[in-house]
Amino acid sequence: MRRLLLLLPALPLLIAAGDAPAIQISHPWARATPGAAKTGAAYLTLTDHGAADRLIGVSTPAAAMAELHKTIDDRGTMKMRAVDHLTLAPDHPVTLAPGGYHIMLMGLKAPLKRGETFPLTLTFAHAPPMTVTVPVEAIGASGVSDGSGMGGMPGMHH
Ligand SMILES: [Cu+2]
Repeated sequence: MRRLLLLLPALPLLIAAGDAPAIQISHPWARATPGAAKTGAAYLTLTDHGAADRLIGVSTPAAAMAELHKTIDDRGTMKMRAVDHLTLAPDHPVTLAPGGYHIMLMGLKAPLKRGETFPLTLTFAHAPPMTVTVPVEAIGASGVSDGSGMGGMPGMHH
């Protein structure tokens, strides 16, 4: 069985384009926090246009500590678990959203109020760190309203 491969995949020629960041961060957002809540969560979508990489750290001046978390369904109970990195495969967007991966903000220095913003810095295994501005959306905001998101979060911690 001999066949000529007539169509070669067109290779993108944009790779060499100077300082364009290989990792694109889109739609960062956080939920407003009620009252004196000390924890919050931020979400965003990561698209890696370069080589495979890993998100290995998150930090923000808005909170004493930020961690990468994943919400898991443990026999019907939603729990959160810290994950030490998130693998980024080329051109496979990874979306952090309520009910899944999220950036947990612990020890908030002030409540997150709708309409405000805060900076969030992401650290990667290979790409240079990137800081994005995260707008705070309404408490009820969610990409998916599954009721299993962060609603019960304070009690679920630890
Ligand atoms: Cu969490």
